[in-house]
Amino acid sequence: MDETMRAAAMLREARHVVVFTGAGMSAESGVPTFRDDLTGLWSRYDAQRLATPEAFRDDPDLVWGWYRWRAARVRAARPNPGHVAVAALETRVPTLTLITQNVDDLHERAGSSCPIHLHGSLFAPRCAGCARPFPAELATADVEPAEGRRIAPPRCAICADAIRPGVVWFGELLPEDALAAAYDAATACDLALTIGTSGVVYPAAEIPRIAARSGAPVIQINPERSALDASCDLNLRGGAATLLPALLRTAWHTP
Ligand code: BJW
Ligand code: ZN
Repeated sequence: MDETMRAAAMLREARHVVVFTGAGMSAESGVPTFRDDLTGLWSRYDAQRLATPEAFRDDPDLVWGWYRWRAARVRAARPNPGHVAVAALETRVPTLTLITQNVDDLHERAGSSCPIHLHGSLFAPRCAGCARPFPAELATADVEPAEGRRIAPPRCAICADAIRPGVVWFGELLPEDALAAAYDAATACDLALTIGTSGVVYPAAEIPRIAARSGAPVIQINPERSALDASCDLNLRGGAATLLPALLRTAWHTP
């Protein structure tokens, strides 16, 4: 039996599937990953200058402008057939928990019901001081974003502190409820799929490893080797937008 057939058989028999996604899930929608050699964001930008609380404190206009540009790119992107397949899988298996590290909204726009966002969202700005949510439409009302354009963040109407992106930066804690729900699902599931992640950023990278330690087989979809290879029972090498629809077609004999 080839690997796709084996993966399809595992999917068909599973009762609780955890789907864990990273930036590679959205790569074929035109949203850049972080660590791919030529196209990843960290090949062109310094994470320490953009994705830490210190970076925002030191140069809020640089950081806010960069996130506004990324949010505009995501808004112009469309879910790819991989996102659509993940949403369809939810209707095929008894229980599915979708856990994403992605800060885009492409899973939701493909029809997935309630992804757990471990690293926050590009579309949920909040006050850096009092943490009150800030209306996303007000956050985008001023300057047109463009690559490299600095934009001053709006100010909180209550405490006058700067509004920041609602994402999780290096050195920050992940949302407690989201992480607890993700750990619970990884412990309880009987099959995990890890899709398009390098598996190097913790604590998120624990999710497939917890599933493996709890006895669930883990299937990986990634065109390249990753830090998760050794924790996976099956490594399907290819892009999410091609392999996921093929996997569903094989599992449920749909056209
Ligand atoms: C395809 C494809 C296609 C391409 N189809 N696939 C334990 C050990 C060591 C360090 C730490 C540790 N615990 C904590 C840390 C520190 C740190 C960390 O992990 N650092 C490591 C990098 C060394 N973690 C943290 O700081 C976290 N906070 C925390 O732990 O708090 C407590 C604490 C604080 C301080 C000290 C100790 C504890 C917070 C992490 C926040 C991560 N934030 C970011 C940015 C979000 C905002 C933004 O978007 O700007 O999240 S970093 C970035 O990496 C982003 C991603 O969600 C995350 C993961 O990346 P991902 O998704 O895996 O993308 P890539 O690019 O790495 O991989 C893409 C993959 O896709 C590749 O494999 C491709 O091959 C593949 N691919 N095309 C399928 N078509
Ligand atoms: Zn405030």
